[in-house]
This record gives sequence, structure tokens and C-alpha cells, in this order.
Amino acid sequence: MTLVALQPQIHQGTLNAKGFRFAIVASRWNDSLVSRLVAGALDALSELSGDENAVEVFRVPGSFEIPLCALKAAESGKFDAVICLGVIIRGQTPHFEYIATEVARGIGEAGMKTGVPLLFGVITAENVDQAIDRAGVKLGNKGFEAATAAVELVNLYQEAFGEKPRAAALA
Ligand code: DLZ
Repeated sequence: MTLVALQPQIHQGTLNAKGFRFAIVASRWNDSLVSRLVAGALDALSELSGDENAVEVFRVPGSFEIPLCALKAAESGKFDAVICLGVIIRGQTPHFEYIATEVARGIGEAGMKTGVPLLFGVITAENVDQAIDRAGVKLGNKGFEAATAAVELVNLYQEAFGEKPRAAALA
């Protein structure tokens, strides 16, 4: 018996933000750190050739409020990806697990419901120092990472399935 070497077609999104639209949903709680994440996300979209008016930022009070706003942004059909940014610190919230779990679940559900990629750029840290480490410069910045992942995904979905992700929300 001869073994046939399989040659799968591999799909992988390119890193080019041109022509796509992005929402950033960011909490104001721990604003000094979240602002760094927002700046990191904007840096990434700019470096990846994002269009000048292609990004809208929505600020919500805390991370707990991110999922609903992200769902509304995704459902609007205006955005190809929604980048969710927040900082939840265990020491600051006795119900850390509850908030972190709900935020992750809500963001995941919104993506599944709308077909629009939602990116989880929410830092869940044991303490402020750990949060600072993840809100650093470029590759150490969760906002930069989430935005880069958003660009990869929108290209993957367009290249592999033939439509801009924002069209999926209106289908
Ligand atoms: C209340 C609260 C606490 C204690 N800690 C955090 C946190 O570390 N990070 C964060 O993003 N939000 C926190 N919040 C606010 C909640 O997310 C939410 O905004 C409020 O409970 C109002 O619903």
C-alpha cells in the first residue's frame, strides 16, 4: 500500500488592516492601564495600514459592561471585528472570578451570536504589577496583541469564506 502525502490547503489571514473597520470597546476602570491598551491597539492598526477613519472607540464603566457593548457594536454591522480591552485585578475585586468569567463568557457568546470576531484583550491579573507588565509597549501590550489578532482574523474570514465579517452580522 502506498501512502498518499496529503496536501491540505492552508488558510491563514494576512496582516493588512486596509479596507476593514474596527470597534474598540474599552472599560474606564483602571483607566491608566486600559488607556495603554487602547493606545497599543491603535498603534497596531496604524502599523498594519488601517484606514484613517476605520476605528471607533466605545468606553464603558467597567469590564463587566464590555460584553453588551461589544455585542451591540458587532450587531450594528458596521465593524469587521470588535476589540475588547479591560483590566481586572484580583486585589481590587472580591468577586474577581465572577467578573472575569462573565466577561470572557459574554465576549465569546457575542462572537458566536453575530459571526463577527471579538477579541479578548482583557487583562486578568493577580496584582497591579502583573497588570502593568501586560500593558507595556508593543508586544508586551495586550491591546496591541488583540488588534493584531483582529487583523489576522478579518483577513482569514474574508480570504477563506469570501465576505467581510461585518456582513455576517446583518445576514
Ligand atoms: C466593581 C469593580 C471592581 C471591584 N474591580 C474591577 C476591576 O478590577 N476591573 C474592572 O474592569 N472593573 C471592576 N469593577 C467594575 C465592574 O466591572 C462594573 O463596572 C461594576 O460592577 C458596575 O456594573
